[in-house]
Amino acid sequence: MTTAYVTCPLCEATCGLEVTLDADRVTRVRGDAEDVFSKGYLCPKGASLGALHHDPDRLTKPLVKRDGEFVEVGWDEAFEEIGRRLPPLIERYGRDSVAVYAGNPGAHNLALILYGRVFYKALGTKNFYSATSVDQLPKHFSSGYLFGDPLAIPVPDLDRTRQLLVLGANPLVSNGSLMTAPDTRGKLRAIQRRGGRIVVVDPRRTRTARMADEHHPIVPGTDALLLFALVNVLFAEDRVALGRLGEHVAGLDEVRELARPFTPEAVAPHTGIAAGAIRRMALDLADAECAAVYGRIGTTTQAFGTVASWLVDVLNVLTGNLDREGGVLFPLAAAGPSSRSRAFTTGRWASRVRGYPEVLGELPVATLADEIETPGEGQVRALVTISGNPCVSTPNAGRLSQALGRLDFMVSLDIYLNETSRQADVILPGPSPLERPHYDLALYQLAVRNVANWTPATLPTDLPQEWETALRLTGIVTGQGPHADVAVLDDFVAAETARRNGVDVALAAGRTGPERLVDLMLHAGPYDLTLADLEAAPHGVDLGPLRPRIPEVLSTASGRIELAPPAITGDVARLRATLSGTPADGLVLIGRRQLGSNNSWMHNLTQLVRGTNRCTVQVHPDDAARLGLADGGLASVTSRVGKLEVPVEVTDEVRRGVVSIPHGWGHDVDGVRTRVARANPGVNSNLVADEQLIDALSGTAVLNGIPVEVAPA
Ligand SMILES: Nc1nc2c(c(=O)[nH]1)N[C@H]1C(S)=C(S)[C@@H](COP(=O)(O)OP(=O)(O)OC[C@H]3O[C@@H](n4cnc5c(=O)[nH]c(N)nc54)[C@H](O)[C@@H]3O)O[C@H]1N2
Ligand SMILES: Nc1nc2c(c(=O)[nH]1)N[C@H]1C(S)=C(S)[C@@H](COP(=O)(O)OP(=O)(O)OC[C@H]3O[C@@H](n4cnc5c(=O)[nH]c(N)nc54)[C@H](O)[C@@H]3O)O[C@H]1N2
Ligand code: SF4
Ligand SMILES: [Mo]
Repeated sequence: MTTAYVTCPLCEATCGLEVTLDADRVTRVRGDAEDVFSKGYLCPKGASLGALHHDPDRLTKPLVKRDGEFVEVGWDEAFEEIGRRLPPLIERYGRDSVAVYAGNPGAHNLALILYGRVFYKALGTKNFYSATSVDQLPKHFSSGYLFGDPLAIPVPDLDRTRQLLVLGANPLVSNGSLMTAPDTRGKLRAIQRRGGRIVVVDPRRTRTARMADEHHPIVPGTDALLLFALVNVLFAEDRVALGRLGEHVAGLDEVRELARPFTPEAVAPHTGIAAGAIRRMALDLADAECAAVYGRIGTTTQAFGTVASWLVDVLNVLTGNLDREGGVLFPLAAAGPSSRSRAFTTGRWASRVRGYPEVLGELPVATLADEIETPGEGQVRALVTISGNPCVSTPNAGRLSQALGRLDFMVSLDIYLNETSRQADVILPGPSPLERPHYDLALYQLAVRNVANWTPATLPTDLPQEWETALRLTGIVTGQGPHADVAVLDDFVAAETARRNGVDVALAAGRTGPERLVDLMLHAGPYDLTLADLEAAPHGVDLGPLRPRIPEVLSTASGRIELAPPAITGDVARLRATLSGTPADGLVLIGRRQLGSNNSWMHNLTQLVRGTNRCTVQVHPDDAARLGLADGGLASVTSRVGKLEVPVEVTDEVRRGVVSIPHGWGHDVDGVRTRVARANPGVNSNLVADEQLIDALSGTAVLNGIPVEVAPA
């Protein structure tokens, strides 16, 4: 028996796990009680890491489609196939004819974070898409303009705050997002134990809402109105108190003017929250010794996602809680990306068909099908998916699936043959989480405490590491063919990383791949740390609580927080216009996350799918009675773009007028090789998500608040 200590790469919480092995067989996974951050916490997904590793359906050989059937091939043959088919398309139709879609696990995968980018920069396509545009892109947009850096996202100081206002997040189930905080439940309980309060704004009475001191079941899609009303009250009641931020803030008067029409009385009929309650919510924030406002995916994947994301931080600024202990703070990661020098801007190019502006180098995935289907110069003819499952995870998934069938060529980097990768011509699998080193480069930038934890690979593997795969693809798209020297390309990447970070590449001599890059970034980082230090600390290194970082963290042209950036305030007129309309009264669909699920995958693990996951449509009892729906019966859910049949769960957990279906299901399609998932399929809620509904500024899909009709099936 051996024991390995690993950081779980399955969600944003970065829990430390203790993995027991009998030779190469995982016999037990527990929380690592000595982990400096998670202190023994784990969830059902982390406990399934061994099952994931041993899943017989997980791919371990490249697959190439020949006459419509996948056949296992050697690695050289797989890259030769790509080398034969991709470069001619680039030559004939240009680089933009090849699109990339990068999915969520890539943000939890060191090789893909560091080397995925090398590949798509080398590819040089404007058609770059990712799961970010069905997720947090509005937050990057707002941070980019507010603070000058789209990656400067303040996180709630959970360990010290006394008042936490949560909008559109369910961290007791999601385990936290844009807020890396293992054991959120414990941290929230601790807030209450020290006399603090938790307020949750969510159309559903979620687990988080149930433990809160106050829950406001808001009408989906109206958070921007609510937040503006909170701002309005702070000004009207003369409770704006910037504190030490005062000298660092520009645009305060504009915000005051913009907020004027959004009185609690004006927004109440739209949000479904009474004016008195709104006024009190604002005053509670102002009265608290310290407070944090936190908005997550319920607030970003909606029609005013960027305005709502911006207002969350406006509120933190107006109450003096931005960059204050117990408020929201900017983490200081040990190995962050080097600081930005260019001013943040968006719209450097636009999508060809619908004209959506580029944000953060990407275009909205909601328009990927348009780009594939619409003929003309710049039409997308090939696609590379990297750890993504857009045929399940993105809006109007049915249309996108059809569109993928029209591509001339498609490559998927994926560990399963699933709803998306089945459409590929070549599938390149990566090693399991236990077969690769890990360091949470992205998530330590969002952690509620500064920590660093390195995980070496636990088990050896015959599979190439995904950074090598990314470099071989880089070789192909840069004209070096399928057999480019990976070591030479890697030296080049390391030299470039050293140059950008202002350190000597020789500092990490003797290392290659992600190890070398992380070591260089640690050398360049703000703490006196090297990779060797982390290797000597299997339970992680604690770097202390978050500390104020303003003004050093700001990179706007003015050097201040731009509280009223025109790129965002330009959308306020559209929001104001909704005040004069009558509140919508039709049914709207929202999603919900489940403890044993991970977006569209991990459903091939028996212990997770047989758990508490139920793919039902939740309907309020009053709506069920009105519509003639019975608990356990079948309902049809119809939107502009599609129709589903799904079992009904009658529950007053959802507010009236709202129905909820979890996303990530719908595994009963032909050609997948996921036996357990296929036998427990559920329905794909994104078949009814309308790809025309987007946040106007960022192009992020509206996945919450989709107009639907529900009837007995
Ligand atoms: N309706 C609705 N839709 C949603 C959401 C919602 O709330 N409601 N949420 C959205 C959000 S927040 C997100 S992030 C997206 C996620 O959207 P995606 O990232 O497109 O989808 P995932 O389900 O995360 O799919 C991950 C894929 O990566 C593969 N994979 C897992 N590990 C690895 C690995 O190590 N290497 C490689 N190469 N592949 C791997 C899996 O097999 C799977 O195919 O979904 C979005 N879609
Ligand atoms: N178990 C599990 N954990 C996960 C994932 C998973 O699939 N399963 N996915 C991971 C990923 S990729 C992400 S991005 C995070 C997301 O992390 P969270 O944002 O915490 O995830 P959700 O549970 O979807 O919470 C969103 C909440 O918003 C509510 N909501 C819907 N519409 C509105 C609205 O208009 N206004 C307001 N105020 N609320 C609304 C929903 O009811 C829901 O409770 O979770 C991560 N963790
Ligand atoms: S909470 Fe997230 S990081 Fe922790 S064990 Fe579960 S999946 Fe892994
Ligand atoms: Mo996400």
